[in-house]
Amino acid sequence: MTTNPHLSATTAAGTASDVGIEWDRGNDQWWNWYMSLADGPAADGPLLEIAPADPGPLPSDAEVAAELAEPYPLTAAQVASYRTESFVKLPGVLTPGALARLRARLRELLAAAVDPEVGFQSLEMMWLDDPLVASAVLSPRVGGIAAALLGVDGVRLYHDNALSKEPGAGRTPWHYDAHHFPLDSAAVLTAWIPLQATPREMGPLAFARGARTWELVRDVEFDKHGTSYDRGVSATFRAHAVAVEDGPFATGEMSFHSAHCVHTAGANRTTAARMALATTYFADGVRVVPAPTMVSGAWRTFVPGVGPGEVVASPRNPLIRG
Ligand SMILES: O=C(O)CCC(=O)C(=O)O
Repeated sequence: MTTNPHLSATTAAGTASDVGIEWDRGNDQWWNWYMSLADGPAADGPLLEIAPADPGPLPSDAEVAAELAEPYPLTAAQVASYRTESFVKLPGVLTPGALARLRARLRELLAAAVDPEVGFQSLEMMWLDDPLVASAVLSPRVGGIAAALLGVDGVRLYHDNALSKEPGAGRTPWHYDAHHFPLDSAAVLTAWIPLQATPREMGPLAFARGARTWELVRDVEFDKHGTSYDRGVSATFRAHAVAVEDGPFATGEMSFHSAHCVHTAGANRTTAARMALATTYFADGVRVVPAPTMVSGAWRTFVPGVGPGEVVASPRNPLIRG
């Protein structure tokens, strides 16, 4: 067995499926580790040339905030589809101008914080310091959709996440977030907001259909050193002919996936970064699981002062109403 180079001696110890210890590095290092668990093959060949879109004159931060203060007209069919499929893709949630403004801001924040050589760039908790990001992450528009999909009056924030898959970066491994987030509830979901039109070649988020599909892979043995878990999930889905939604996202389209939705994303085989703002929300009253694992990453940063078994309601987990 080869030890995964992204692990410390402590997290590398034990068997390959032994994840009982807590993560002991930063969350960016967690993502570097996690992305190394994606199965190949290594893609090659030329990248698809993507010309930067021209969104026209950009709105001001105040105009973006005003746009996001408006509720989104979610239909009963969309809510039903989320509950049956474990995810839903919603068209036209953001205007091209708001997307472009958010994309530019996340680019700046990543450039200031992340090694440019890293293929999958990530940054959390931007909303604490950046009012534009806060206006999106805490918005009645995005938070209101999250609450309606969960069937609750309001949701709390777990964290925000800038996720930039740079040109040529590889796949995101199959996973479901309930295996990651140390939140003891099914009432947890993530808004994945692509910050550009995202064709298949760029690696849009892709979802296994079905609210109970995760049960098929519950017993696939996790492998903290290599790619066998990702391969095991793919093989199980092939064996059960699980349907996967892996289509492109149009400009302004975004998805919401439940913590039990099994998802992946392809490699970015284009010349443009595949940028997304991912924000995770949960129903008020949810507790931390009794024993978080290293798969939960730097979870204490997101819920400071909240210990295992306790209700999550720290100042970093504000309540958002639609
Ligand atoms: O952006 C990606 O490739 C992965 C994101 C993801 O898994 C998530 O937001 O739950």
